[in-house]
Amino acid sequence: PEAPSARPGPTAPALPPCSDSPPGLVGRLLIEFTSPMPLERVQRENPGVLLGGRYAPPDCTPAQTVAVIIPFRHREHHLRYWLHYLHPILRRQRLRYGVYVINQHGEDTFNRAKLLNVGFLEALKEDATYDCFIFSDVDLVPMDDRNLYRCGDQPRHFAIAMDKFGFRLPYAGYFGGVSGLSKAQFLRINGFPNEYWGWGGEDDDIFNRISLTGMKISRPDIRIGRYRMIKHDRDKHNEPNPQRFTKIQNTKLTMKRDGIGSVRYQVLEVSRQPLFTNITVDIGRPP
Ligand code: UDH
Ligand code: NGS
Repeated sequence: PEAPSARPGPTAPALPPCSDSPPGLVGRLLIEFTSPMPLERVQRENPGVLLGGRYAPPDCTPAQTVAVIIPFRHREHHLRYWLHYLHPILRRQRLRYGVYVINQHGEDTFNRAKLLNVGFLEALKEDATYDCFIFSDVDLVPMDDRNLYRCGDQPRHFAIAMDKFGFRLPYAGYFGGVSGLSKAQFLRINGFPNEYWGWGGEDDDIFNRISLTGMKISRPDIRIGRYRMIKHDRDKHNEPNPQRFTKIQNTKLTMKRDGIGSVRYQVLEVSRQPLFTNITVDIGRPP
């Protein structure tokens, strides 16, 4: 008998390339976070999403494969809103994608950027074809589906007009919230810093890395890059990091030794849920 072939046979003709401007986008969206969102409802409403939160358009072949990486701990009810709003948007955007929730184990100080480095490596272990990485906070939902979650020839900043900042950039070098880098761009900056424990500054360090390697941030139109943030209190064990101001002065020196090349962690569990892949990881604690 003939060995099964991964190549599309006569019964599965190759799909045409997806259009640069996907048909069927709706533009401005109504986003609200009033009543809690049951996970069963989100699952019921997204039957096309495959186990682990994978999706590919049925009618065209996308140019990229996108890993969406979410840094996470104790935000289950935010995640349910995120999944509820984002899966339909990403589907309309005709993306081939997977959603990875990188869950920090234990109660030591939170480290957003290190979790994002872990997400990059672990997503690639799941699927070596990922070539675009979107890093999204769990509490940020785009208000316009024309804000396309894909990579370009420069690193992209998506969350440029957040409600909490009056729908403006808080400062010119702001790179927080939701950002995207191709695999090559990410490797070029040695990934993200692993040494920002607690709140603040890690996004500014990433901005510095991008500038120092001669790249420029690309952003959507201010009318399109609008976001709603789910209101929340400050988390426990993510206090503002008092070292952050001096650290962001030293990116040029630290980025060579601290980054994707030096990240140490231990994966405790990988669990494929219906709408996302959950990766629980021990990333250690501040020295
Ligand atoms: N995150 C978690 N769990 C935590 C801390 C952070 O999941 O305990 C993730 C989550 O994806 C979050 C992201 O890291 O969206 C960024 O952290 P953050 O939400 O703490 O940052 P933000 O700037 O809030 O949104 C800072 C505290 C603001 C308090 C305002 C009180 N009104
Ligand atoms: C800057 C922080 C960033 C942060 C941004 C927005 O001051 O990490 O504020 O914060 N940089 C430093 O602290 C060095 S926010 O208003 O969302 O809480 O992303």
